[in-house]
Amino acid sequence: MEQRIEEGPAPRHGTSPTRFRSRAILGRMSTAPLSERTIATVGSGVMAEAMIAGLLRGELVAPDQIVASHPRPERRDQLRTEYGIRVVADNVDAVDVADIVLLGIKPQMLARVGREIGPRLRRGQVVLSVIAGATTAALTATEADFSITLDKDTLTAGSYAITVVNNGKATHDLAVEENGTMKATSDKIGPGESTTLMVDLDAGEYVFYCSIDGHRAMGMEKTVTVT
Ligand SMILES: [Cu+2]
Repeated sequence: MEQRIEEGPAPRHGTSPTRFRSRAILGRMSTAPLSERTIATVGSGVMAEAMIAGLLRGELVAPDQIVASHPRPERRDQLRTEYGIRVVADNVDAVDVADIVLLGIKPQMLARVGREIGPRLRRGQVVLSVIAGATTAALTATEADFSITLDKDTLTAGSYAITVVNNGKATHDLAVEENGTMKATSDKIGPGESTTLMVDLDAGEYVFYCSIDGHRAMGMEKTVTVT
């Protein structure tokens, strides 16, 4: 049996009469694929804003072709005022009117937002991920009384999600210091507990250590070179 998949343009929503279509057709034929599209940004943080600004600056789309969702009213006001785009509080409302969905959420939000918008995605919609830290590398720091062991010897610059595991009998934490400047400190964790520390590491020399009592001097210190 023959099955036909229709990939025609999705129905347009929220069309306003002030579209800049003529400019797109006259001046920028190459932008035609975007000229009829509505783009939703889900999780409209810094990454999404950079893309919104670029799309508008390049006249790839008109402001009313962009719908940004953000839970905070102040952020919505700011985006609307600055870019003249449409804003909504609810991710699903943004996805429902979009031909193209830009995901700009934090990695730890991906599962939740995926469950939320996943069922609402339609055939023909394009979903693009600009998830900040999608390249986040995983690193495990295993702590004991009194040592720190890392599961990688060499680190390259980038975002890290460090899983800190306490295999000792005392309470520990993990501090990350660069040239004497504290970059990040984890929660204090008891025996058998673990926590995650997010940190961006540029190339340089770092010291990973436990900041509790005299633990650093007792051996809970590790020099780390990031290239
Ligand atoms: Cu400690």
